[in-house]
Amino acid sequence: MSTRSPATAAPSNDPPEQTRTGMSKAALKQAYIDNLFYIQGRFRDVASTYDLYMAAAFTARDRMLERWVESAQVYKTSHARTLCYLSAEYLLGPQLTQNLVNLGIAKVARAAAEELSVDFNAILEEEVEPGLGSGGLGRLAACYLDSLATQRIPAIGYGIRYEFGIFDQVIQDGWQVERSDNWLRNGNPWELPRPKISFAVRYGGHTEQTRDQEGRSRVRWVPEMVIKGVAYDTPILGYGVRNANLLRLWKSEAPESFDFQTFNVGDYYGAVHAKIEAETISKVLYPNDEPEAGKELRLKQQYFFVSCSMQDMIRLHRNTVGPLETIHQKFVVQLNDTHPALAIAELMRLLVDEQAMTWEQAWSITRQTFCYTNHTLLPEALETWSLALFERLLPRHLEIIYAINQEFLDQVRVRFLGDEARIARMSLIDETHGRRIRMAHLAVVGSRAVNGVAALHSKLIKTTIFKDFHELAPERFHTVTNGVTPRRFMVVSNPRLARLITATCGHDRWIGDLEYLRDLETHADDPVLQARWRQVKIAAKRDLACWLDHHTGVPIDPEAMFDIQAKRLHEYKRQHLKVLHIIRLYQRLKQDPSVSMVPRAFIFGGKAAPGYVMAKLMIKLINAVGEVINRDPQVNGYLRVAFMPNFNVKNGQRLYPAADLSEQISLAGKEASGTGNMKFSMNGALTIGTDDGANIEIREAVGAENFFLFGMTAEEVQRKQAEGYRPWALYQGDAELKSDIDLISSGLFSHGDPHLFRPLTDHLIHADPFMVLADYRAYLECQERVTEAYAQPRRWDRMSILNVARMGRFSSDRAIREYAERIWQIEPVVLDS
Ligand code: B1N
Repeated sequence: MSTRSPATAAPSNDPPEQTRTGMSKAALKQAYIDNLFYIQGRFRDVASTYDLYMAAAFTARDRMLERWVESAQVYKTSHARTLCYLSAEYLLGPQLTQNLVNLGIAKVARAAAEELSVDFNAILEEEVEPGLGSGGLGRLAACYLDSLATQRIPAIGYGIRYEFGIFDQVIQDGWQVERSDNWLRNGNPWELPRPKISFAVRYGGHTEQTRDQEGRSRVRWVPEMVIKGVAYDTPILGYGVRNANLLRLWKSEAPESFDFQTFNVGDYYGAVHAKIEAETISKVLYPNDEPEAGKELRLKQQYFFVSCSMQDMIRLHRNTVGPLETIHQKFVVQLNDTHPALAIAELMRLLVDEQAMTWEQAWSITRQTFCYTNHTLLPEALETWSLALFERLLPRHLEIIYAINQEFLDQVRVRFLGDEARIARMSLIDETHGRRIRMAHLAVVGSRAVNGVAALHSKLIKTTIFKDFHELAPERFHTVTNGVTPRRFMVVSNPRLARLITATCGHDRWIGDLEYLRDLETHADDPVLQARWRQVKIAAKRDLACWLDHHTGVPIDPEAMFDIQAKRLHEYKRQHLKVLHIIRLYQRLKQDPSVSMVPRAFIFGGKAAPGYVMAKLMIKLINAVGEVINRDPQVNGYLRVAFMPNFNVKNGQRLYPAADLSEQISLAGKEASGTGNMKFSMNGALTIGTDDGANIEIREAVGAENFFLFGMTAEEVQRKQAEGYRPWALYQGDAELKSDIDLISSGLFSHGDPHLFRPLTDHLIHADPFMVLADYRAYLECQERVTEAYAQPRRWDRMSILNVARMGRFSSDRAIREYAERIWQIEPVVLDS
């Protein structure tokens, strides 16, 4: 290709418009070349792999935009009821394959690229994922976007366009080291900046009482700082439908007028400073599990995106339907945890202060608009803001919250006369820990529906943190068990399995309706399917082993059982329980080298919050134990330990297909739902798990005989804690447990340093808040049952096939249908093709 104009791919018979957005191989080839030339100014022979990735991305995006514009038009003209999903996090993962799958051109797009001598796998490796989330909650939001479009529900996802997402994790000398995630450095082909869609967001200052023209009293907020939020839009396609929805993320900027004003009076440096301060707001994602102290910026972020989103919602309503009084008929707002709960106060402010609505009417509309999902019971994760900080940043919102609170508590007083203790418990203001605003209470009081994310979790919120609220209005409490999208977590990440399932069922309807996986059930004992099933698994294990060897230097035998725990590092998730199991097996082998064992590869993945010392020490412990085991020839034929660095969506997609055993071992009552449990099981891993979160429902679905359950129930946990839990006695009373912990304290895993892991071992022995010691014995026994089952390949294969066959319920499509019907009352909008 030496000419100075974009090459022509090949003569084609497609109509001319088809060469721009057509789906044929010839059209796609031409589109790659055109996008390389006209968007990036590159020729095929000088293009880097990244340029080729960008060309492929633009080629997909052109095709997505057609559906997107069509959807927007139909939604507008049909006045479709629309969901606004408010989430501080969206963990989208790589976009290219996902979008090609949803466009229905995954195969032909690959073939077209390969005819241009493009190595498609290499360009997929180039893709940088937007890590705009820290774990399950952010990934859930991304799964829901996929399913909203697939279920044809008109929806807008609102959030923050963080310039730096979740940090990249590297492992140095066994420790986690954080690197900033500069995901935008090479440009983001999936987003469309919308400079014209921008809103002012205010902070600080004070409020004043004024009167409007009719003489009614009004509040005027005189802010100290004004910034602006600019929309960046990403189209989100559905699978098997023409619907496309919108993810609208806000970037913070300094308003031009503001900085000119300052500039004109000569304060040039002041103006620059103000600009930097404005841009800081959407700069970086806060990982969860960070201590709350002093996170002023986090509160600024929450208000920032919520204010832009509510202003945008009002603007959209004005553009289409009109009278503001009907906005709750047009829109429903779903709060993804309390991080966007300020939207309740902000909508009140916009309606009352800016649109001159009466308080009563505004409150009635607001209360009918919002719904709230709770994702955690952990006390340290329940958001509260110090009143002083709140007042300094959002003085008007504090007044609004006071007013909401007063009205609400008056109602409580009427129902529960004289019960002042109840009033104090239910107040939006916590007076017991230095005055703080309870965001969860604001979310509950301002919403017409509240839901938990799994059956047990929903039961627990009604009996613990929201007990009083449940007594007041039980009809507002719901449950919707989480789900994950089979497009990304099966079709995209495990194409071999997807092909085998399709061949076995004789159709691919399961991709759009996961209940069709049931068609596999009748084949569960078929030796031919079982053999193929095993081949698919071993191929995925080989891929992962190769990746791990390359990235960690730990060689793993693909024939070993792949026993995987991949999730955020947290004491309640109990990665240290898994480590104690590994140490037990190690000691068993050392004491009796003739003992025969099913070879196992223990693979971990997950990030620790940068400020969570104990979680970081757990990473170090895993790597330290791995170091000793992996280089000991007496045991390393049976045991291997690897820590996958930088567990994110892309790397997760390498893990799920390769797992034989999925570790879901949180202390019962602590994991609200879990979604990794679903991803593993859908890919044919068997689960060893506690009676917690969605594990309970997965076990019910796949059958108790196909699930390895162990440990205390949530009730037993509560009882034990009430009785007074004494880990020391357990430590003293179980010789093996004691020797496993003592081996850590001995310094064997820390080059003779007995102090390194002391904080961890001491905490286990003396406090053990997540009751690792109480479940230790049951866990070991259950692992024995796992080993026994794994030693019978046909039995294991049958269990694995049945797990997949019965996972239909855990599709996010089902979850979204439940939300749409039971909570949102939104009907699908069908687009003609
Ligand atoms: O949300 C997931 C659940 O499957 C998990 O069980 C649950 O732990 C997770 C503060 C959170 N709960 N709370 C958070 C995220 C970010 C943050 O800044 C808290 N994440 C969960 C989906 O329901």
